[in-house]
Amino acid sequence: MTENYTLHEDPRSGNCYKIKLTAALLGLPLETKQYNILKGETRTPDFMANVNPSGRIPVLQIDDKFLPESNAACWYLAEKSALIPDDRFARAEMLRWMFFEQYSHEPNVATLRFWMQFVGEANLSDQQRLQIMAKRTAGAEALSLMDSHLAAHKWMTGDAVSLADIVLYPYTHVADAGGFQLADYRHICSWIERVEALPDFIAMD
Ligand SMILES: N[C@@H](CCC(=O)N[C@@H](CS)C(=O)NCC(=O)O)C(=O)O
Repeated sequence: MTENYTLHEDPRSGNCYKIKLTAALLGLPLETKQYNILKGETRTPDFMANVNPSGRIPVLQIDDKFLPESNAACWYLAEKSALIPDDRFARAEMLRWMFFEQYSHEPNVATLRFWMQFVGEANLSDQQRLQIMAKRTAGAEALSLMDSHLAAHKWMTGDAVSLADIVLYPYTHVADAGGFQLADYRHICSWIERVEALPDFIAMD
């Protein structure tokens, strides 16, 4: 039986885009329902009761079931596809980079982009302002680690594109918006070109 997919999203979010990119690469139809996170539209009692109790997007709706967490949603869509390696070690390595994305990369690279491009530096709280330097250092460390890995590997895991690449691409390719200098990471720049050359690739809105 065919499932219907609806993505609850804010199109400015890379976490939402990674799910749209996964669906596009796999040729899966995906409806979208849009919210403005800057207006608190995911923090309403209705959204928190019926879509995601944590008040965040993305949420992948599969018929009448709701799945928050972008990487879980990518996994759901890609299960049994070529985006998840068959080899047991390669599959675990793919998860390694997906956890890295959520713990070491996204909280720094994505958060600085969100603060600088969408909130605006002048509107940051004192507490956020105090975190900028630490996030810049940690984000640069994450990008350096990716760059060293990509110096010796075409893709993040194994010898083919996998979800590890798909979940790392969205916030990496717009890292400059958060104050990083992507040109300093030449292996990442070549990898970005490889991701963008994939058949059925779609760009972020
Ligand atoms: N780990 C989550 C992060 C979700 C998240 O932080 N979502 C942000 C946008 S990217 C959000 O909804 N922010 C609005 C809010 O917290 O009110 C995932 O990967 O899906």
